[in-house]
Amino acid sequence: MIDVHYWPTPNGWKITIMLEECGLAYNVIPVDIGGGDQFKAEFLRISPNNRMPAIVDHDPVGGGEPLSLFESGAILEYLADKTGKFLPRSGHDRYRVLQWVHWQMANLGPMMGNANHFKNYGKNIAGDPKQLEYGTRRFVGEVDRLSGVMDAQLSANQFLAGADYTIADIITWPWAMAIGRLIDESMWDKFPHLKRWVDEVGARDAVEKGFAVRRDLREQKLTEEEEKRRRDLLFNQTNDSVRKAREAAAQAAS
Ligand SMILES: N[C@@H](CCC(=O)N[C@@H](CS)C(=O)NCC(=O)O)C(=O)O
Repeated sequence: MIDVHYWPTPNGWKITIMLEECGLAYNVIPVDIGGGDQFKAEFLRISPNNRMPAIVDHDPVGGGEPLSLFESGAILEYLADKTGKFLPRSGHDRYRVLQWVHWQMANLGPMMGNANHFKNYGKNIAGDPKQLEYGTRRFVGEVDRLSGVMDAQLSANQFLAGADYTIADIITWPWAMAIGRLIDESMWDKFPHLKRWVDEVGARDAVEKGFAVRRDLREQKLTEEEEKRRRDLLFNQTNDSVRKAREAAAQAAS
């Protein structure tokens, strides 16, 4: 059995989609990132970067102690190797897939996260809207550029890494499908090949199932004050945030 430490966000969906695609049994453990679960001592032991997703495989490849992993790219690579699915075991094709996996982790995810921050969340945080202009232009511009990179690749290939559906598609879809909502739905007109792929991947049974996992958790109704507390927790993190959480946990344990 695999425990998935999860919240329904693009990085969380990558893992539930992969588990559904592979037909692996899993147990969802919610990590309420607005409520501060990512700072709990037991979670930091699994995911020292205080971010979800993370997994614990109680029946790991090669046997032995349960294996815990954080970082969605590493988790997908592990699950692919465990099942022999969606990532060739060796050869050129393996690296063709992994280059797109790393591309998503280092480019599309962070740039979309920052674009969303400056364009949407920032409004409630920055006192002066002018402070948001440069960041919005820079990161929305990057998302536009990256959409063009995917569109060009998908104009010549059915899937991101070539002819086969792989972890490159699984890791990228949960972010790519939200680009229209982030920038403007009319942007799809500029990227028809990307749109074709988003629709095709989104129609897969396992993708629909993985995307629906614990959707109810997104539907919490929060008061203005709770919203503010969540924003403060998520968008004001420094080294102190983690240090204080570690100290509190050590004190509670002593
Ligand atoms: N590179 C990480 C990113 C994970 C990440 O940023 N997770 C967010 C939710 S999508 C999170 O846990 N945020 C909690 C926080 O900001 O404190 C991965 O791909 O696993």
